[in-house]
Amino acid sequence: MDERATIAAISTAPGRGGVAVVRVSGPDALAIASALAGRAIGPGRRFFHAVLRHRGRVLDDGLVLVFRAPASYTGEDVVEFQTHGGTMAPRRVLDACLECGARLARRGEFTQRAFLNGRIGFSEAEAVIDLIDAKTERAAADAAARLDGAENRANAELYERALDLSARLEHALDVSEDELPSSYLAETESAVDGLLQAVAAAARRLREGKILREGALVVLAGPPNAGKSSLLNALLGEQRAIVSDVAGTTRDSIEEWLDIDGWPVRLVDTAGIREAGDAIEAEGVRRAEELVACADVVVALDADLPGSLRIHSKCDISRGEGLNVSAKTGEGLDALRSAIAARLAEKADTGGTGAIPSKAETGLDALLAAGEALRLARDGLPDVVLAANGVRKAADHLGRLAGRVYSDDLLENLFSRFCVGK
Ligand SMILES: Nc1nc2c(ncn2[C@@H]2O[C@H](COP(=O)(O)OP(=O)(O)OP(=O)(O)O)[C@@H](O)[C@H]2O)c(=O)[nH]1
Ligand SMILES: [Mg+2]
Repeated sequence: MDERATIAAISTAPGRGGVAVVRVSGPDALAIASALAGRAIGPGRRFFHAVLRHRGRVLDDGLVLVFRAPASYTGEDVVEFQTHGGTMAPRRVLDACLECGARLARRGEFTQRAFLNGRIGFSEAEAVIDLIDAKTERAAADAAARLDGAENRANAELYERALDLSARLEHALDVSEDELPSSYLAETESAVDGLLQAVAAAARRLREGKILREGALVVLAGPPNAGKSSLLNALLGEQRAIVSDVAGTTRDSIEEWLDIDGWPVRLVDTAGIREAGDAIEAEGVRRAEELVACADVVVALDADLPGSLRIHSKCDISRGEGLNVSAKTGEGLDALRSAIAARLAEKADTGGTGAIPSKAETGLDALLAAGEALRLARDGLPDVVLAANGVRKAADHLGRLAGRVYSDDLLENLFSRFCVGK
């Protein structure tokens, strides 16, 4: 798409406010600014106050900020008009920019240009979205910390390592076996392994960050009357859910946030899973099953659910299989908290399903795909052809991650998550 066009958009959120920003980026940005401000913009100009006019009409008066290429957000000439706030002032200035030849920017297009011009890497672009989307202080702090480019430098280093390794293997393909030093295979294997470890560690940091940002879904499941609602109340330390000895008390799912050893957890109490008596209960059971399917951790109370954390409830009455817990006396609650935290740490370590998407949608996907390719390379040794293929693939994924190699799919995916004007 017209990558050389000059683009413009209102960068501030709509609504009442003191100031709004209209951002223009591209080769005509300075010309548009001087047309609206009614004066030429000298080389030294960084910002000035001006009455903005178009076709003889006063649009607004405001501040004009000039950022010359390449020292701007996008890497192109950028002008930002600080207009009065509200809806109409920025709208009038934007319309004038469009009439002067700019095109309306697509979602995330300013940041996309910053990425394409090498101003920011993939991780920073993701961090920008995360910062815009952040809903808690902790999430904002996590995103902001990733803006400084450290993650991107680390990704670039992984990419360089993969390229070196790839070159090493391609060389081996070109020469005959006895031209290689006797230590060649052992060294190659340890290099592949080292890179695999580094990729796994990077993936773990990302996953951990994701759980910290989004919280982990922990679901209490099991048959009616097993004591799920009582356990939710005990973990929360308050009488949040209704408890009774009638089987089928909980019909809707009930959720609360809580902190389990530093992990933000969305704890959900569900309807007891059984053949339901009526349509409402059946819907509750369907929702419970859905929650179980997408949970990070399922706590199964006296039930066999694959992959779950099995506990035996009401251990003040009887002992049973799994971790023995009593909501009544509090026995086993600390052990349960630790077990949930351990599961989450393990999840950050190894990931969930391990399913590898066909195209890299996020930085984590790219790392997982690179890890998978490196594993194939390592298992392929001593076959150098297999190893070379695996490492080449890994280098490709890491190149995407580092922003050195990119595809249209990836750009589309990443930048469509932005808002217009960013
Ligand atoms: N002695 C004892 N009784 C418990 C304990 N936990 C729950 N109960 C009792 O077991 C009954 C069922 O508890 P609930 O927490 O409502 O069970 P539930 O799994 O939420 O049941 P549904 O919502 O119907 O699926 C209530 O009478 C509780 O008082 C426990 O740790 N010890
Ligand atoms: Mg209940």
